[in-house]
Amino acid sequence: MSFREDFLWGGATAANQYEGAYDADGKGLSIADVEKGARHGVPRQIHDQVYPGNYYPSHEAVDFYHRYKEDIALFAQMGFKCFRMSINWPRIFPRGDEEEPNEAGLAFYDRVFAELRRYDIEPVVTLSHYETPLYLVQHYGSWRSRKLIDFFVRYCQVVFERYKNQVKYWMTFNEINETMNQKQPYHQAGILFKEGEKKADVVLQASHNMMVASAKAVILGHEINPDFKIGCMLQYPMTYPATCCPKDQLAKKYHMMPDFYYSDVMCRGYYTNTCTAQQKRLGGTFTQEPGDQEILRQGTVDYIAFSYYFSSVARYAGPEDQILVGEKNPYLERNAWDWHIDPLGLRLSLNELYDRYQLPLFVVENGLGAIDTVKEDGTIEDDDRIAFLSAHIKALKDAVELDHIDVMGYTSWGCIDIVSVGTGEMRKRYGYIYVDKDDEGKGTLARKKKKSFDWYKKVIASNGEDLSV
Ligand code: BGP
Repeated sequence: MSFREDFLWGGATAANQYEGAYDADGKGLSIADVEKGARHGVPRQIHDQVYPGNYYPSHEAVDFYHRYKEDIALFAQMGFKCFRMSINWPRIFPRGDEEEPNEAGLAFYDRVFAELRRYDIEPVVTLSHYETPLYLVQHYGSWRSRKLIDFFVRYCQVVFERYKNQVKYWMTFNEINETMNQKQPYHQAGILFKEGEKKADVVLQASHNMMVASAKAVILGHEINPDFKIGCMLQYPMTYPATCCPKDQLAKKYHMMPDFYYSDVMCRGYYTNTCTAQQKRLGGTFTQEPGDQEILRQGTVDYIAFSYYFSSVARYAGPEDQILVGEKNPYLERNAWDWHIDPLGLRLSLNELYDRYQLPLFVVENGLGAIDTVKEDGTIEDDDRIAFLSAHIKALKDAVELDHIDVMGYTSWGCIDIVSVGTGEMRKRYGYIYVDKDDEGKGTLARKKKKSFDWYKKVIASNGEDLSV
């Protein structure tokens, strides 16, 4: 058993980090468009509007909006079978609550999908990847409000109908499980907590609203085109117990409960015991409406997409079931942003997910964020990236060949250098293609192949058999 013949090899991006053209052709502002750039360890500032004189990395990003033909031609040269991208929600509904979509926004994605099809590249589309319209955040409180369900479903209806013959693979919310894991679930849910509000209630309500919206989108998508494959998307938090003390194993379980909260509902169609236990641990309440349970039951996903970058260590630190996460794993190296490098963790993640849900898996993000140097002769020798990817794809191959796991595809993150979501930096690069732009926004935006470009081309051409570095 090796990778299937139709294995989806490719690369992944998100509109807010890649497209630029933040106000072109009628586009409204997204939550990403008011976020400033920062540095490792320094949080990004979030503004309430665009203030002149500030640098907002999403505004130009690396200008896929105007350079999509050049970029897609490069992806085709690498032999991509698929390309993961997101639709920028406020390009289609600039405020988010309109009745009618913005035709110019839809026309942009017509052009992109047509270009991908020219090269037989299958689009894999995320419906919401940190691009919630800012207007919905400011006028409705974002996913706190059930109204967002209708706005999101209307947006899905428009894009499903428009692209039903161009796009087969969809995902609803990027890394939805981060809604519960972040101090402020701004990227995932458009939420910054307000004074006096009970965070647990807000998180549970927003999560419920998003999962109902996702289930409705799945039901609707299958009505519009029964061939659609619609997945959920998680950040997989591979976790090891700090020691073989049973309490550390319990710490691992507790650490991962908030993540399974989402996949349990989206894959199984109901709030499982893990979910109700997690609600209790969190100490929050939320409201469901009649009919919600049926929607969740009917709108389960076709596959599980996930990102995998690193693993963590959990230690039990009672009393009261306290857990500590974040300590260093002495068996692993770390990257310049302090993320553990753990290829075997990817194989274990695939096993854990498949054992739990028995649904096809799609690794839609993985990669090494690193600082690349352009040598005097213009070459970029990103050997560390090649070593990282080779080891991770080998682990993926083992999961398929040795553990018999059903994996649909692999799209490495940031196949072309794009803006980092964590810091807004450009210097944290993941690409096979270098983009000339720095953290202040200066540069020609010219594209240049790195050494990894030909390496990945070889991997795809051999359907993952030749991983030599
Ligand atoms: C994931 C996001 C991506 C991406 C990636 C890398 O959480 O889905 O949008 O950016 O992480 O993170 P960063 O850009 O901070 O290196």
